[in-house]
Amino acid sequence: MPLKKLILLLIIILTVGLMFSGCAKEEPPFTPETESNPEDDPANDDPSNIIQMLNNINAENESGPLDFWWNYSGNSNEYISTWASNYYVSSNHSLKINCISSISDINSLGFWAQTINSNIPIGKQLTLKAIIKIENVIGDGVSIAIRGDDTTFPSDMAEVFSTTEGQVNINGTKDWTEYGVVLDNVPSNIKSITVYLILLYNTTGTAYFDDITLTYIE
Ligand SMILES: [Ca+2]
Repeated sequence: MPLKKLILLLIIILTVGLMFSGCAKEEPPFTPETESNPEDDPANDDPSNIIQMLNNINAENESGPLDFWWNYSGNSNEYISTWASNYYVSSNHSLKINCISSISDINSLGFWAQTINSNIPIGKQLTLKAIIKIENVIGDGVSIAIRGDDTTFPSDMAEVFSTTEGQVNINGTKDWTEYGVVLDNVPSNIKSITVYLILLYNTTGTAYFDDITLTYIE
């Protein structure tokens, strides 16, 4: 091939290459990271068998107080729980807990919770999942937990309890990530199940929770 033709061919190849590499790449849709084992995920089973127990799972419904969710703000209101609209996974809200006290002042914890006391799935394995975003969380951190009581609302000691605390570190600053915890077997005396989204003892910073589900397989 004559040199001129070869140079021309090279220029064409380079130009076409540049045209394609210059194209804007489309951003993939938002997918939260997950820290649960996909093989353990009930969502991988037939979805028609999966029963979801919670109400207002995307934290979008509010009629005065936030529908179905209640909160605890610590012994001295050091935890501030709000219905947040600045960050969310499902539009346009999430559940926020914030604590700015100095750590020496904090001798309690703060949480969002929801209690279910009808159609308790005796003998089933429950899976609680939440997508969590944290900012400057310092201390024991964040946890999610499931408790079962032999009363229709949580009272005294839980009959059964399962938590991410001590199993999964949720602290620091991290964008939306899915966390999960399993309660293996609901005993026959259980009359209520309560889920908790917690900013733990001795913890400052901010946590946001969204798309919270409690499921079992029928
Ligand atoms: Ca939401």
